[in-house]
Amino acid sequence: MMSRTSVLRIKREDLTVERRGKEPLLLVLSGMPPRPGTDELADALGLKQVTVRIYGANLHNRPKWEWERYCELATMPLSEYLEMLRTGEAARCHAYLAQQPIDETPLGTTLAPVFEGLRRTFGTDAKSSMNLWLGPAGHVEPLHFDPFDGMLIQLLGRKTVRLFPPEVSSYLHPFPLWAKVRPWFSQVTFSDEDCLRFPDSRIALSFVREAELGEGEALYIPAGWWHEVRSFAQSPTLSINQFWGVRPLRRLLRVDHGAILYASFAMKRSLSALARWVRSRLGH
Ligand SMILES: O=C(O)CCC(=O)C(=O)O
Repeated sequence: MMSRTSVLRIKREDLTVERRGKEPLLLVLSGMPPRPGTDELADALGLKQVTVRIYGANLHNRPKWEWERYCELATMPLSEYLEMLRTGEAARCHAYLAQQPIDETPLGTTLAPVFEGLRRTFGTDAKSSMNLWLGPAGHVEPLHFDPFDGMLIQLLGRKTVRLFPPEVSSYLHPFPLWAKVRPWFSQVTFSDEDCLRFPDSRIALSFVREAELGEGEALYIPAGWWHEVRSFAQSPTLSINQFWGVRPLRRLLRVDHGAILYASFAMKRSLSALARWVRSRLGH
């Protein structure tokens, strides 16, 4: 039988630097600024144009290893995306407003001190803007890992997150380097079909950690930990994350598989750019 281990849930006041990097953590935040209601979202976000990930039928109707691209991108006014959420269109076509920078927005200004305090406790620095994740209940952000530590704060709705340690990367079958989908995404969803194609993916399931992230809670995801994020219960769900520097840097060595994949991908991109440059100089 599959073992289920929950991510440790502690109060924000009990967070200490010693916890950094070892394991994912669920933090119960206190004294959070008021969260925007769904009617206030447009004002709180203060964004005009946004880029939305449209996963379409890809997300559930085909095995992931057959995917030819990760998703389509569509740029639209925020008001149009909010309307898609309201009418259920976003849920139908799996449209997700992902990783939208919000530093310069009213919500960003409100949350900046919260992230700053958390970073100070962990003795690290920001490696990205604060980013918005907004979508319908039922949306699944596919299993992937990041090369930075991440803090994901939940503002509206709930999410369940399945996490796997970097050591089980090979059982999660990252997309190969030559695939169209990038190698920090897993080809596995643990469907019966997947388990026939990748029988050893079941081994990864015995290492899974699960977190249920509620409003006013934050999930710390150490670099290299694979995560799949499922929105549920209430639509829309709204979270804000930020990526952080990995301290101490040698911790990146644990991300073994991931670091190699990133490096190879960067090299592949550089070689293609070089080939394009050479072709352009040769006048082809
Ligand atoms: O909230 C989500 O849907 C995905 C968030 C994520 O991938 C992250 O925080 O690294």
